[in-house]
Amino acid sequence: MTDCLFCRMVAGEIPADVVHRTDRVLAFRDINPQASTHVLVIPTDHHPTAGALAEADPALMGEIVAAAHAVARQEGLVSGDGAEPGYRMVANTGPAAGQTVHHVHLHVLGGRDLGWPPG
Ligand code: D5M
Repeated sequence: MTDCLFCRMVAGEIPADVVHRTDRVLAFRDINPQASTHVLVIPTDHHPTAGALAEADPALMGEIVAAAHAVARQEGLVSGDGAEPGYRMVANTGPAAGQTVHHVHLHVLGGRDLGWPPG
């Protein structure tokens, strides 16, 4: 989709600070970081939300979750057994949740204590 910001980043038309890439997944640093690690993980194909992606292509949903975990490990947020210190994976869906880019993205947040409940 030519009017989609993240599709344009996949295409290389808009610069991205890429931390992980496969032919089906792209991960890059958020332009407005909310923690010392704040990475967005997206499928290279356009799907609007996490739920829509899971319905359309569950394997690809699994790939972006696995990529988010790999990024968290790369950033030192998870140890070999997947535990300490930890991170948060967020998929905002729709206006009430504050979704502003309508190309599914997992936020990977970590490097500070993350409050609960989120705002
Ligand atoms: O999150 C959308 C996120 O996308 C938000 O945290 C800012 C980020 N963003 C917007 N433009 C860019 C560029 N150009 N590079 C990196 N990150 C970007 P949402 O869950 O939709 O509110």
